[in-house]
Amino acid sequence: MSRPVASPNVTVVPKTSTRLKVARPPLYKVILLNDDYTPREFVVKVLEAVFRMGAEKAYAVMMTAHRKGACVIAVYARDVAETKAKEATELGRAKGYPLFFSTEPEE
Ligand code: TYC
Repeated sequence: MSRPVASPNVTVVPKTSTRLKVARPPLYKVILLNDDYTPREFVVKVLEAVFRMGAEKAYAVMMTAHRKGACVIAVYARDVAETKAKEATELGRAKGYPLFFSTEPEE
C-alpha cells in the first residue's frame, strides 16, 4: 500500500485581499405621491397588485401619502423600481386618475 500524495492540481485561493468583491447594484426608491382625485380604495388595490403588499400595509402606505403628500413604498434595483413605478402609474392612467409613482436613487 502506497501512502496518499498531495494532488498536483490544487490551486490555493486566498480568502482575503486578492479575492474580487461583487458590487451590489445601487438601489432606487419607489415613491407614491398624493393627489386629490384617485379613490383611496384604488390606491390600495394598486399597492397590493404591483408591490405585493398585504391589505393592512397597503392601507397604511396609502394613508401616509394621503396625509404627508408622499410615501416611500420600497427599494429595488433600478430597472425593477422603474418598471413597477411605470406599471402602477399606468393602472391609474387607464382609469383616468392622476395617480403617480416616481423613483429616485437611495442616498
Ligand atoms: N387623496 C386621495 C383621496 O382623498 C387618496 C390618495 C391617497 C390618492 C394616496 C393618492 O398616493 C395617494 N381620494
